[in-house]
Amino acid sequence: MAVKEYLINKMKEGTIHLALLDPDKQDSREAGAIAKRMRDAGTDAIMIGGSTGVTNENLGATAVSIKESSGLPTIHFPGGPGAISKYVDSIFFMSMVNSVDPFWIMNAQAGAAAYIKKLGIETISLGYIIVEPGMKVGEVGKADAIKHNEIDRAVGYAIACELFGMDLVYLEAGSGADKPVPPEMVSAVKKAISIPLLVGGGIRTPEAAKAARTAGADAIVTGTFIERCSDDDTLRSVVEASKGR
Ligand code: 1GP
Repeated sequence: MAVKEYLINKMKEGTIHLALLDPDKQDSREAGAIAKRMRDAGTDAIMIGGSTGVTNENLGATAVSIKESSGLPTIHFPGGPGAISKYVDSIFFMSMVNSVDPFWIMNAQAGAAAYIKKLGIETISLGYIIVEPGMKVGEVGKADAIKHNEIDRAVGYAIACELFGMDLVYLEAGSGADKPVPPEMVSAVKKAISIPLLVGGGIRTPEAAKAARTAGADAIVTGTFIERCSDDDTLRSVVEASKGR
């Protein structure tokens, strides 16, 4: 089954959990081992990506290892057009819609599009909206990050993504953010759109995961927490709070 169809079907049952692994943070064997633990904890799919240090080689090796050890669908979450691999099941074909630099809105994508099409990788279009603090990705992508009190701005970008025909919207506070996207913003965006909503950045406790889920997130993304947590029960508690089941 195509990854998009798999995700949409899963989201019809309730909020899903997506684990993000950065190929620059551990070797492929370790990434495979983490993915297996995440699958056992209830994660639905693995996103692979990072803002810096991702190469065709470490991306491909990580995807193969994750697939072999967990069997979960893999999604490339690109930090730019520099690395692309046919070994990942699918790619978020994404635009950072609140960047001030056209490179991150459409030019990077235009540069990579022909190659992605030629490789035949499944693309899942995604509107990527950066919320403060934005962290590394906000800095690299020159985001005009949405402030926590600018809820109407977040809603406007999200509706624009839907009207452009994108498959998904992602509200991103940035990896390692001290505060996740506020639940009030998640809730307002969710009410305004009819395409699925991903939420991530700074979610590392069951409470934060539950807050995002009950506010209306269709998918919750966690990265840093997974790479740092060695306790399976703790991993499971965050995945279960994300899914509510
Ligand atoms: C990925 O920002 C998320 O888009 C991940 O954030 O590393 O804080 O979980 P964390």
